[in-house]
Amino acid sequence: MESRNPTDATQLQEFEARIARGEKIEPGDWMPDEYRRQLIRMISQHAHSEVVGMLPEGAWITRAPNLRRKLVLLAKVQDEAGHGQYLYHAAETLGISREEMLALLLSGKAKYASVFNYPTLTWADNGVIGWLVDGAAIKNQTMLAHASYGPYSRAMVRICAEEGFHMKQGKEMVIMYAQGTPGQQAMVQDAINRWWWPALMMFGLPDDTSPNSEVLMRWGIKTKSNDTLRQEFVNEMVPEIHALGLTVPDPDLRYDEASGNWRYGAIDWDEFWQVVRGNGPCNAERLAARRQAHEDGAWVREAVAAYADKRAAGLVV
Ligand code: FAQ
Repeated sequence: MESRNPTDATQLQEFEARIARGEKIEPGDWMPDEYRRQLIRMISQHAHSEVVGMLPEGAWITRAPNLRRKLVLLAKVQDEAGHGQYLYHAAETLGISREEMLALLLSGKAKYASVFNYPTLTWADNGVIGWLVDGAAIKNQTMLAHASYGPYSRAMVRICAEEGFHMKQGKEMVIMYAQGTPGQQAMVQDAINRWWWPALMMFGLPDDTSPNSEVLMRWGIKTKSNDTLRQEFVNEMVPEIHALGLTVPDPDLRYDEASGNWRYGAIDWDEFWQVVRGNGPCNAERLAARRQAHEDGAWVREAVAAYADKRAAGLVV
């Protein structure tokens, strides 16, 4: 619905009133430039995260320990590709093209979730990624399913349903290995030790240093803050990890009776920025894999374009 009001101020007022009423903003509607910019930034980063996120687990498809695990992992990795598709489409509704977004990713300029720049060293990493990384993603994305921008919130509903399966398959593995042989127990504990902190970083910067949160909260893109979601995640995960006889790699972790929260130690934001700026353990490898995949897919893009041209010329039905 285009605003009929002549001034930006009135349009902004009407836009904010719509958000306050819980209405969704749709692609053709008037929106502030900053709302559009923030959505393109966040949705494209999210899409890239899903696509790059296929790589750490994808590396294990050929090494799955049995047919059942292989089928589940194949389905999960394929789902992440689908999530990337929904999200690139959602971003396209805001006026950016798929080509522009991919160019930013492949040139190394675009951000994507830092967690995917860590290596998957053992099979147990697949269980722990499913449980912790998908768990953190669901916590954040269940909130985003209420976002004020219609295409993004609707994509989140579908994505969260699939992420629920991802988390369960990971948790099932962690439970099994936690109750398994001493070797399996050690392997799953080691995986938790390596993925715990990167998973906490998935919720973004602390509220008092996040440059984007204020405007995202004001316009109903985020409906809960980074720290609120991170705390909810810690409160849910810590008792479950302990119940399996496993530990959390945080010497400062303690239960605060007064607030009912598990207080966690300091997150290493220097490490976070190192990884986000391209210096994580696997940044170069991840980008090289995406570039290779893009090059390998050139013939598909050419074939699709040739078919579209022929169809437009009436040469095929
Ligand atoms: N990694 O002001 P904030 C998944 C950047 S999908 C890298 O706090 P914001 C599925 C941020 O972009 C996981 N960069 O930022 C899966 C900003 O830079 P900019 C992805 C980060 O946006 C599972 C700057 O720092 N999920 O896992 C990170 O308000 C398993 C300042 O930070 C989404 O993308 C980070 N962790 O809050 C796939 C959800 N955190 O752009 C395969 C949508 C912050 O100003 C296997 N996104 N930065 O230059 C969001 O909810 C938000 O963007 C946050 C960050 C919460 C991620």
